[in-house]
Amino acid sequence: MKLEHAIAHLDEHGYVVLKEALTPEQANALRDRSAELAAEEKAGGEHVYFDGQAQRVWNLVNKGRIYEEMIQLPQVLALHEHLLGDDCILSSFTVNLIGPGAPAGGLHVDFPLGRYPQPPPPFAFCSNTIFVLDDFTSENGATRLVPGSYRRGTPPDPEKAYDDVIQLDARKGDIVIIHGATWHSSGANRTRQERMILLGFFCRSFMKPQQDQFRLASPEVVERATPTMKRLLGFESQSGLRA
Ligand SMILES: O=C(O)CCC(=O)C(=O)O
Repeated sequence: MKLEHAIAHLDEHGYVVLKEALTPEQANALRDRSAELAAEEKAGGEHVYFDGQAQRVWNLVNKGRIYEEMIQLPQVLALHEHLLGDDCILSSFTVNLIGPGAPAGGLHVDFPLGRYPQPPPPFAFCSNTIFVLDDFTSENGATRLVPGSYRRGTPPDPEKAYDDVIQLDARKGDIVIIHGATWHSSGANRTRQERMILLGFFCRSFMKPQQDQFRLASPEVVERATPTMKRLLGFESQSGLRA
């Protein structure tokens, strides 16, 4: 999809699906490495939720070179920069694994908008990237969202049922960009297979990221970081910390 068309869709609906944004090799490599990490960390009981039916793997920047490459994809960055400014930074980079039996998540807006004083600002504070690593179906926990909801100016009521919720139609290798104030959540997984995505979450450079990338990045990651990666890790948004 041409950048201008992607921007127009994102601005109108609060999300856009970039079809086949990953090559099959990239999607397979991301899925394999992410499954390996999830299995290793699950054995230690880490970051599971929904009674063990779902799991996060945090801080992917330190967990394989492929993640360093994939978080800098120019097509993806261009869309986040459109929403957040061309100095935007990485807020967190995680695996979200929705396992068999997991219920739907509650509709929400992304950190920190859920706790932000009302009314929200007229511009985006944060935005998310979904790297789709399993074909989405209506049964396997495909992400749900309310198109255009970022313009409503309030977070959703988690207790309420909304009739304009859709489930994303996306395939392994697609990438979805979501405005941070678009109401969304994971769907229920009624299958016997896991549904895996990565979430590459970005925020404005003046904000505190969800995870402190600047402090967490390993010396090896920092050593080989491109100028773009250094900016994403926060090297340009804080002064004098490593001077
Ligand atoms: O896993 C998903 O489909 C959505 C995850 C989500 O809503 C979030 O991390 O904010």
